[in-house]
Amino acid sequence: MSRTYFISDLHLSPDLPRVTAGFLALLEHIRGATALYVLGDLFEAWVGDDHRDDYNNRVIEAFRALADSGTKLYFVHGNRDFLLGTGFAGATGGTLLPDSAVVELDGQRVLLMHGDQLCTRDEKFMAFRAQSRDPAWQQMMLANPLEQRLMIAGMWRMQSKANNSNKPENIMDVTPEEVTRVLQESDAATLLHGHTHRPQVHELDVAGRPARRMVLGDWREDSGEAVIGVADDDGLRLETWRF
Ligand SMILES: [Mn+2]
Repeated sequence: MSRTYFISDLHLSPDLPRVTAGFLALLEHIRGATALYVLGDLFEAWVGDDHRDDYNNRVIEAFRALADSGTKLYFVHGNRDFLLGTGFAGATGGTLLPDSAVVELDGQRVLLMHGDQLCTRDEKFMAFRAQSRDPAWQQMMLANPLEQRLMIAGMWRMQSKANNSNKPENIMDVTPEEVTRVLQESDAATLLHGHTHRPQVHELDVAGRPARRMVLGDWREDSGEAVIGVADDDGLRLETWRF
C-alpha cells in the first residue's frame, strides 16, 4: 500500500529535546513508506550546509536512514530555513522542491507549499521574505564565516523567543484571495501547507468548485504533539503524531 507523509514546522533546535526525539521516532516509524515531504521550517534556523555539528549530523543521518529504506524524501523551504541547500538535501538522500509544487495523490492534484507566501497582508514579513529569498542576498549571507552566521542565527533565535514569534497569534493568517488565486493557478483542488500553526481542514469554494485547504501543525515541545498529513488508499487526511 502506498503511504505518503507530510510534516512541517518542527523548528528543530537543540533547545527542543522532546520535539527532536519525536522527529527521530517518526522517521523510524515510517521507514519504508512511499515518500516524506517536509514542508518548511524543519529547522528553527539554518546558517548554511557547511554547519555540520553533532545535532545537524544526527538529523541528516536519520533522514539518510529513511531514504536508504526506499522512502522518497522532499524538502520545501520555510521562512526560517531558507538557506537549506543542495548540500543538505544531497547528504540526506532527498530533493529540494521549489516554493510551490504540485503532486498527484490518487489522481488528484495537490498543491504543496510552506504557506508563508500566502500571508500577503503582513507587509513587513513579505519584505523580509523577498530579501531572504533573493539569491544575491543569500550568497552575501553565506559568504560570511560560519562563526559569524551562527552569531546572527543566535540573535534571530533570541528575537524569536522574545517576540514569541512561533505562536499562532503572532503569525498572520493566510489571505483568502491568495489561496483562491494559487489554487486556480495550479489547477489543484487541494492546498496543503504549514507555517500558520493553525492545523485544520478548511472546505472552500473556488469559482463554484469544491476545494480544500489543509494546514499542518507545528511540533509542540510542551504537549508532545504534531498534526501531520498522511495519504494512503483512504485519501489524504490530517493525523496527530504523539511523542
Ligand atoms: Mn514558517
